[in-house]
Amino acid sequence: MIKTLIDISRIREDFPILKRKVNGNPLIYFDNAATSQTPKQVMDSIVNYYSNYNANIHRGVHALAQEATEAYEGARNKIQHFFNAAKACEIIFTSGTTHSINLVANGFTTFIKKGDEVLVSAMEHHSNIVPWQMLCDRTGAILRVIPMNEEGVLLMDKYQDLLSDNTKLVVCNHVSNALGTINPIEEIIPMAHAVGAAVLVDGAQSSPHIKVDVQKLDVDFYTASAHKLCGPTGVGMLYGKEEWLAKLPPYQGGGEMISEVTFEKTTYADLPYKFEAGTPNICGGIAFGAALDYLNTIGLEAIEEYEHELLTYATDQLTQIEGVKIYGTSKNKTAVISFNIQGIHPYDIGTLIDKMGIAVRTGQHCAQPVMDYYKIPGTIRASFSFYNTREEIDQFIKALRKAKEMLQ
Ligand code: 7TS
Repeated sequence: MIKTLIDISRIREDFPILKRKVNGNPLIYFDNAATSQTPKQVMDSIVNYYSNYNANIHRGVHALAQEATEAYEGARNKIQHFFNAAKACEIIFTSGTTHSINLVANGFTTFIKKGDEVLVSAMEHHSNIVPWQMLCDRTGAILRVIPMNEEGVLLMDKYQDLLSDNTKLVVCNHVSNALGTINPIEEIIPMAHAVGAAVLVDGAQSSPHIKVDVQKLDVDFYTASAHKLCGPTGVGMLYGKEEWLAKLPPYQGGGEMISEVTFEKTTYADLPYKFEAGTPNICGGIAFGAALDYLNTIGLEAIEEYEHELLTYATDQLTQIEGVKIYGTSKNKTAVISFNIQGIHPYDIGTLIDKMGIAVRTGQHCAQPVMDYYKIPGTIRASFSFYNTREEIDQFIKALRKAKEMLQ
């Protein structure tokens, strides 16, 4: 039995989209790792912004500009507290995790030289691989891969062996989007620090499901995307320790990020504005704050516990279907199940169950090296959120059995 601290049927009322039908069937949304759905509290914050105080920020003396500035900076404070950063200036608004990682990778061009090494885990999303390859191309540094095993667990002894005085950076996701593995970042971080390397943790998949304390972790950089946290697309954040952000050069030049500009020389604004050139996604930032307020009313600990129950239930049910193989079987997982059914292409399953109203993702999940490791073209990925139910999982299992019968 799922015992839960949260009232799911009340929570589902907050998400209008969960009432819609797809192909004549009630929507069952199991593609939460791609993007989460949006509660009406967050939509209300967007309507409220455009209805009442739409204005550009940080530059107007008029009332609307001041209200918008206050709300935007208020959202920054909410993000700071959500991740327990020491200071608000350590939170940079970005367009999402991809932007956050590129910001750091570009800045590190200054600190990295030929022969230095960047360690990256074997289970990264492309957005935590390609920017580091580009950095290595620019600087002559070397990208090295921390390997994993069949279960989708990083080999910590191999990681230890890779660490050396040449290691300048270690980059790793907290949770793998393709496998659901929760990586032991509380061990990975101090091991990197012991050789003087900085650590960037991609928190795109962990921030919606696990309580994160950046100070306790002592992580140098941490990223998140609002759209995976019940917020809107096009906005996210980079946490960076003040000492790192202070020395990291800006990523983009323009308005808002300067202190003084002459044709001879420009001086940059203080943190966090040095990294926030141009008019930002003001409404998105405010809605990001509203999304965190919403998650706080439920509580990340309760979310984590409930989603774990869903994961256990779904895994049990799924393994009873003959021919199912699950990729990512670590003991420490979030509610992501990547799997295949023997002899059937994942795309065919995805297409058929969509006809039954069920949304899952199929393919490589922007993690081609993970698929290459298992020598498969892709997987079917079901990823759950706190608004999903055990009944939806039952429907999903029924749909899979039906699709399997039709395709075999
Ligand atoms: N890192 C991880 C671990 C991710 O899962 C994603 C998006 C990103 C980075 C990029 O985030 P963005 O907000 O900048 O796009 N992952 C997925 C996914 O699994 N399916 O669609 C997007």
